[in-house]
This record gives sequence, C-alpha cells and structure tokens, in this order.
Amino acid sequence: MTKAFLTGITGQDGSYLAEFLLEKGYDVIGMVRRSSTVSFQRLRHIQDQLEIVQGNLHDQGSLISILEQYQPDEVYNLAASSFVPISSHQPVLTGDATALGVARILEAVRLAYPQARFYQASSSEIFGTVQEVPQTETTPLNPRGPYGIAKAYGHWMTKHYRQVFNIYACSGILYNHESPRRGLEFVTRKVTHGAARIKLGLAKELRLGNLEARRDWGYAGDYVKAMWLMLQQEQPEDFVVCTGETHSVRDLCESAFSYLGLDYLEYVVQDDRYFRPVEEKLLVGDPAKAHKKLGWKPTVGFKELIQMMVDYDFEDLKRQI
Ligand code: F7E
Repeated sequence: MTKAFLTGITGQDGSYLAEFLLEKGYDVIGMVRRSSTVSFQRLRHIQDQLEIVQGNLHDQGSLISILEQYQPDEVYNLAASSFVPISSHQPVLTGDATALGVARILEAVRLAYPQARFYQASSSEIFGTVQEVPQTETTPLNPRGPYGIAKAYGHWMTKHYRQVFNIYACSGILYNHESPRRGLEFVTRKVTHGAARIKLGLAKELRLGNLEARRDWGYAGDYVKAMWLMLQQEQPEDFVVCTGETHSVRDLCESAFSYLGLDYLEYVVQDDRYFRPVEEKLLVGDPAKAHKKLGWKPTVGFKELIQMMVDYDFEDLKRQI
C-alpha cells in the first residue's frame, strides 16, 4: 500500500487530504502535537482508518523517528500557524513552526528517507506586496509580515532541497481555500456562520474589518487534489493553485446573507479591531500552469462555495438550538 505522512492532519486541509488519500487506497499516517485539547472534530468520520502518531515540527528527533519508522512514499507538510493577524503578535513562534519547521521536516526526509516525495504548503502570502498581477510561479517573492516571511523561507528551502539534495520536493502556492471545515476566525466562515446565527435569531449583528479587501477564494476539497497531483508528476515543480478570480468581503457578505433572504447592510458593522495594518492588494493567481501540467481545475465556484458553507452552518446551528 502507498503510504502518506501528513503534518497538520487535524486542520481543514489535512482532513480533506486524508479523506482523498484513503479513497485512493493509501495508508495515511497523521502527526499530532501532544496537547490536552487535540481536536479530532474534522476527522471523526475517518479516524478509525488513520494512524495517528505523536510528533512536533519544533522537535527534529521526533520527525526523524517517524520517517525512519514509517518510510512514507509521500510527505505532506500542512502544519503551520495559519491565521495571519496572530503571526504579528507571535513572530518568533510563527518563524519556528512555519519556517524552521519546514527545514526540520526536510532534514528528516534527507536523513531518514530521501526517496519520499515531499509537498510543502506554500501560500500566496509569499507574494505580499505583489510585484505583478496576476501572480505566477515566477513572480518575485515580496512577503509582508511574519506569516508571509516564514512561508517564503519554507518555499525557498523546499527549492533548495530539490536542487541541492535531489529530493522530490514541491511547493503548492495556494491561494485562500475555504470550506465548512474552515476555522471560525477566517473571514469566509466568520461571515457564513455569522449570517446563519442572525437568521436563527442567535445574533443581531456581525462585526468585520475591511469590506473592500479582495481575495481569490476556492474550495479546499478541490485544492487537496492539486497537492496530490503535484507529487504524481515525473519531475518535482512548484505550482500556483487558485481560481484566478477575486471577490471582495462585501461580495462575500452579499452572497451569504442574500442566500438566507437577508440584506447584509442591515447587520454588518465595520469595526476597526478587524482591520489589518497593511492590506495586500490584488492577490490573485494565474492557475495556467496547474491547468496545463496537472490537468487540475477547480470544480466549485465562489457562490456555490459560500452557499455550501451557509447550508452547513445553518443546519449545524439549528441542530444545537
Ligand atoms: O482574511 C479581510 C482580511 O483571515 C481574508 C490563510 O489561510 O489565506 C488565509 O489568509 C481577507 C483579508 O485569510 C475580516 O483583511 C475583513 O483581506 O480569511 P482571512 P488571509 O489572511 O487571506 C492565505 C492564503 C494563507 O496562507 C493563510 O494561512 O478578509 N477581512 N474583515 C477579515 N478577515 C478576518 N479574518 N476577519 C474579519 O473580520
């Protein structure tokens, strides 16, 4: 059986990727950090089919031991502290997990099982204050903020291990990708959950930051397929994974609230607390290379994605009342 090792398995992408790989007949090994409150909420439906191991991106030894023991064919490094505003308050922790964590796992691959194929969860945040629009695999990196800077380090280290140690290592430069499993602090889920709460009479307003901010939003279930496809090519390469379309937070509110028969203007309040000090402009990718070389295309459009998330939040909250 083909074996895959995932860090970040309890997160949104980890849960979709684990599901996808199990369907393909993989043996899936997921690493979790010891903590008194590990949440398996997103994995409950497949938990009995997974092998869960204790380990930590901060701990080099644990990564080497896992790779020596399991010898996985594919390694997906999805773990990171992914909420961008928090990274400004915890720059050192962000650098340790999101940047050095990549070096540690690449070192573990090199030392313990260099024949493994390696996927790094890179991010559109590496483009920061963008140097061109739309961004491609050759756009110069210009990150702003500890999260983007840490991801840029991981991105370059992945290239380094590919070029210098000949490891099959690729970065997927993923733009925002969402789903009903997205954390509640990210704007899409904050809006779909908030709108559902208002519809059910559980809240009266929704406080947000900049409504004019724009992002290229896709469906996480589609994006994990691109991760897998990257590791099935003859040669390891980096790919931009995105829809190529942007929408504003205002469009997002309009879609979510109107789907529930509500006018967002009556409920959404802009609040300085949720504004970012620097708002990245025109973060939008060109997915042409992924279309051409991977044969990958997103299957869920923006409206459909938001409706899927509203449906989930509305039904889930209704059950809890
Ligand atoms: O913000 C604006 C906010 O927190 C999206 C992560 O997966 O994608 C994600 O990072 C936009 C920003 O995601 C609120 O200013 C307005 O312009 O959902 P977000 P993000 O920061 O783009 C990248 C690719 C990653 O790699 C990251 O790990 O929405 N916005 N009002 C708001 N954002 C939040 N969170 N809350 C608001 O109230």
